[in-house]
Amino acid sequence: MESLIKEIHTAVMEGQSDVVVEKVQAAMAAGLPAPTILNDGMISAMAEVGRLFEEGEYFVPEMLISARAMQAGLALLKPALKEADVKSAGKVVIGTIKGDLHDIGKNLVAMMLEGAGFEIIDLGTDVTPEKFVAAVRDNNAQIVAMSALLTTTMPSMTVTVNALKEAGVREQVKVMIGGAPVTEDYARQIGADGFAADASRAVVVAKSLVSA
Ligand code: B12
Repeated sequence: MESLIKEIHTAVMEGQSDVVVEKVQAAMAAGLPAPTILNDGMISAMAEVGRLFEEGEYFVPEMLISARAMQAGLALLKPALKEADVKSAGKVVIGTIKGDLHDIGKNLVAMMLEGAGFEIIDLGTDVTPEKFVAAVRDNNAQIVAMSALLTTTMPSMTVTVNALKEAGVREQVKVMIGGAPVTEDYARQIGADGFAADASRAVVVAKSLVSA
């Protein structure tokens, strides 16, 4: 039993999706509880990936394939996790800002947040302020996360923050922003609550925002 969890852990770290799928199926068939498979097999592996990334041992491609392998395993676990009633870390509405089509970083952040137990409402790319507002309302989200990769689309983040205020929902959500040209200073300037330079730090920031 324990060796299956270990094998899942290793396969997530190495980004071997097919092995993750096979081992997760085996673990479920062996009757291992879904939260154990998730926490000890997968989330712990992603935490390790995040650590290796921060230490410069792993780079974006490794992190991305690990995240994909984890997604493959998560898809299998999802129905069982609902039954096991695993408490969600919180709901995050995420999207790439209006006018911007870059989504690799946004997807990575979404995957890492999902791996950390957050529920993700992914609005995709080119997301208008109105769409962000509607999604926050409809889903009762705790966090809205915006990504921008172009200096020309960054101002849309300010427009979205203002739209949240105008809609009267600014107080109920934490706003978190990121993307290559985005900085901590910029986040402060536009009245966002959090910024992270990469996906592993995005998890740390999101956790601190929901517990604040
Ligand atoms: C791949 C790419 C594309 C692809 C995008 C494919 C896709 N599906 O995403 C394509 C080819 C479509 C593209 C198009 C364009 N691109 Co482009 N693109 C890039 C490139 C090379 C890599 C971006 C990337 O995916 N990086 C890898 C990911 C993992 O990193 P990341 O996005 O930064 O995300 C990380 C962090 O920023 C953070 N993060 C990201 N989002 C969020 C959100 C939150 C909430 C948090 C907390 C953190 C966070 O975590 C992520 C993971 O660690 C960059 C170069 C660069 N240096 O960024 C140029 C770049 C962004 N592109 C650029 C340009 C100019 C364009 C075009 C305008 C080109 C053109 N003339 O058509 C178009 C614009 C299209 C549009 N409307 O969006 C410029 C932008 C310049 C500027 N200052 O604005 C760049 C910087 C290239 C350059 N040096 O000139 N591009």
